[in-house]
Amino acid sequence: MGRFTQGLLSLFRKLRGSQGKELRILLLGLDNAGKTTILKKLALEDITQVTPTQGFNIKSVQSDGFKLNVWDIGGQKKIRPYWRNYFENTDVLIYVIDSSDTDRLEESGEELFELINEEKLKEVPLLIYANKQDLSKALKASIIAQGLGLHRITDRVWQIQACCAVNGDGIKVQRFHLEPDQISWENPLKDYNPPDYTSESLFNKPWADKDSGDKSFAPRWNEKDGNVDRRSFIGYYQVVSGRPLNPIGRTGIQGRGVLGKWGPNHAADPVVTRWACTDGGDIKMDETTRKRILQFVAIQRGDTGEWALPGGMVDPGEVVSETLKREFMEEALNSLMLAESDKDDLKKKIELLFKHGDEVYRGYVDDPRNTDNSWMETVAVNFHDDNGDLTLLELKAGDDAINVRWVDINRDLKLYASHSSIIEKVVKLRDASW
Ligand SMILES: Nc1nc2c(ncn2[C@@H]2O[C@H](COP(=O)(O)OP(=O)(O)OP(=O)(O)O)[C@@H](O)[C@H]2O)c(=O)[nH]1
Ligand SMILES: [Mg+2]
Repeated sequence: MGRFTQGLLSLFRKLRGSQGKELRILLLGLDNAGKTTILKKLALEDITQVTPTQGFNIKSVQSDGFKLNVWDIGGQKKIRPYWRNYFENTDVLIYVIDSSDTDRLEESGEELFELINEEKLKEVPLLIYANKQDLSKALKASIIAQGLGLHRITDRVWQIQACCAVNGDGIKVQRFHLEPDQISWENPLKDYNPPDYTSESLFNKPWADKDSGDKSFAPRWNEKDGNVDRRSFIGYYQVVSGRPLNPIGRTGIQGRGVLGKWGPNHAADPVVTRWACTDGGDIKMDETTRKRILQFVAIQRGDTGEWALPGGMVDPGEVVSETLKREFMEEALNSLMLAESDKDDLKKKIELLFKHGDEVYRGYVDDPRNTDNSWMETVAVNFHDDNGDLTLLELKAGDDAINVRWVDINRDLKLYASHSSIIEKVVKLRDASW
């Protein structure tokens, strides 16, 4: 699946109305997890001389238009009882885990759930850093999320983010702050000097582009470049100094960020729907709107606990209609874990359902990963199961998903990123309740 968001940034986006505000951030976690190293990295300080924290450190750093007052408290067992002295007025809780310290993962989880149950930290948004990803025995963030049972956290916004405090991956990206009227490239912005960031996790990955300065990298922009489709749905994009320019405008960060391709990165989102039924088998009507209630197949993401469409990136050379089927099968039907014979059977059924789809969206996606030089685009297609064939299919979460189910659609539904607007288009198309 590989939809990946940059921790702090995407969490801030959810703190609506707090733009330009001062935030009090509490940094907790077991001793040796890497809290102080993260704090220093955020403050762009030298990290070679970090020693165990006996009391606390506090630093103010600017990030994405926020002034962050970060409190880093020592994590040694004898200091933990003092954590509670710092709970008051916390806006964001950051909990750091040493992903390589498997022996103490359980202890770390226990401390985390104790914090969550604290009255003074009620509903405080939570960012969990799965730190030390550079070490070979580090567990992946999704494995840690499952191991700790993070999906049980339902009373707040939360997110787990893989990171490495030593090289700054997953942490250090501080976007150049932009006012709405500064986004368009057409409005000159004299002092625009955003950080140039390309995640080290992209280096030498077969699915990722080479660096823009690499001499062996000679892409054909705005064209089908071998297996890679470098055309944008928006139209022709400009290329400046060897880098495509985001057609929507400035994002406050240059480079590729965590996206694999320079320019457009293509995804596909299948919206599989049916009508909600009563126990008696009649189609359910909404009492207020007097319209039929639509349901769609939603997966719960392992990294944020949010419900989302079971979509993903288009593989090189893959046609979108195949991506739609493959992602649906991998994430909502757990096809990766099926025996070959069962897989063929499933494929036939899916082939049938996916034969007729209605495209509801094709274009740019407002995604937290977008940069000035790389951005997400998607094709969303609605496959409507009018005669209930799909009731026979057994939904089972797979790949990065931790849950899958039919979800009733209504306007209050909170979904990942831009998925709500795609769902709304399907509702209009089917004339369903909203
Ligand atoms: N390899 C690796 N080492 C890290 C990383 N982050 C931190 N460390 C190291 O882990 C050790 C502990 O880091 P600290 O930042 O002092 O940990 P802390 O959570 O502040 O610990 P306390 O202050 O005792 O609560 C240091 O030796 C760091 O250099 C990382 O991402 N990768
Ligand atoms: Mg420390």
